[in-house]
Amino acid sequence: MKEEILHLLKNSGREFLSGEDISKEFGVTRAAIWKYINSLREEGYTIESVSRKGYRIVESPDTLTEEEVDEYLHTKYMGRNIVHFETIDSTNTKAKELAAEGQPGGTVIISEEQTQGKGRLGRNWTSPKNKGIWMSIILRPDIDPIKVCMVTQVAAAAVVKAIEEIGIEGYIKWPNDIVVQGKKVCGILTEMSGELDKVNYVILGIGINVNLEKRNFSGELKDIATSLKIEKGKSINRKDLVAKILNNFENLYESFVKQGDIEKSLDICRERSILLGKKIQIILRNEVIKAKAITIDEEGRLVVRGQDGKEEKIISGEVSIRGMYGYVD
Ligand code: BT5
Repeated sequence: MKEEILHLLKNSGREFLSGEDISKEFGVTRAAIWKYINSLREEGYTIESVSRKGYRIVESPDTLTEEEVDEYLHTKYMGRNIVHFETIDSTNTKAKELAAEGQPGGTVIISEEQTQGKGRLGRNWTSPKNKGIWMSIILRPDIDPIKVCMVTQVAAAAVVKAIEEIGIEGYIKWPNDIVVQGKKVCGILTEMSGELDKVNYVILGIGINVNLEKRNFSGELKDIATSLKIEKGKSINRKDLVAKILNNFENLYESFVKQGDIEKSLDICRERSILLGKKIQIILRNEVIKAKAITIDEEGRLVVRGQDGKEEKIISGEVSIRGMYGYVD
């Protein structure tokens, strides 16, 4: 009921909506409506109430609920169902639970804060309250499980495009980092449940440092991480950015899973790669390889040329570049 009243108020924009009209619409008493209005106020909505005129929303809170993100979305299904939390351990963990219960593809789980945000290989992801976009998308692609790692490339391309639309130039550090001015602003964690020849579901976790301040980064993050706000010098509208990512992602993802066209995404990944043409170090199964990054092939693999001149195709790994993230040799 509260969501429906909110929806009605949002639709009426600057116009007042009378308590009587709302109570007629939903068949509840005006006292009940008053209670719902107060509850919305507690959630951060500034709602003006004027006698004989009614109610109108003056300001909405900076939260990433479905109601707030919806007005910026142009998608068919991506993000049309948003499950929102104030706090949670990890949106990827929650998304897995919900996917196992049968939530449809395109469902997005967003939390204002994560207490145990996850990176790859058991690493942590710092996710302070109300400052970033910490979200996971449930996907149910009908593709060969081998191709699932390409979803990370599709997401990286979508994030780079979205932040470009708000005037920030980002680069992709294959396979899963987005970098601005040489520092990490976004990480992507793709997880899958499936069998050898069938994908049950994919969880695409995206973490973006949007409005974090320098003091939000501690320890090693002080040197390697940044936020869009720090780089742009002003706060960024998180709702708009979530929607821009989902809008771009749906488009690129549909091309990939429906038309088998991954090139659209890979072109962006190549164009915006921070690795290509550079001398890099790759840590693969505890081994350090020095090589030159040549290209990203049609399957999203990084093609490198080792010191012995041999080319190798890499599916995933830890890559560092001279002068970036601590590789100086
Ligand atoms: C990643 O792992 O970059 C994937 C991060 C995915 C986070 C999202 S948030 C929503 C969803 N729910 C989750 O629980 N996770 C996903 P990796 O490449 O392993 O990088 C992890 C490393 O990045 C850490 O070891 C730190 O060095 C660094 N790091 C941690 N928090 C960071 C932050 N907020 N910004 C930049 N770097 C960070």
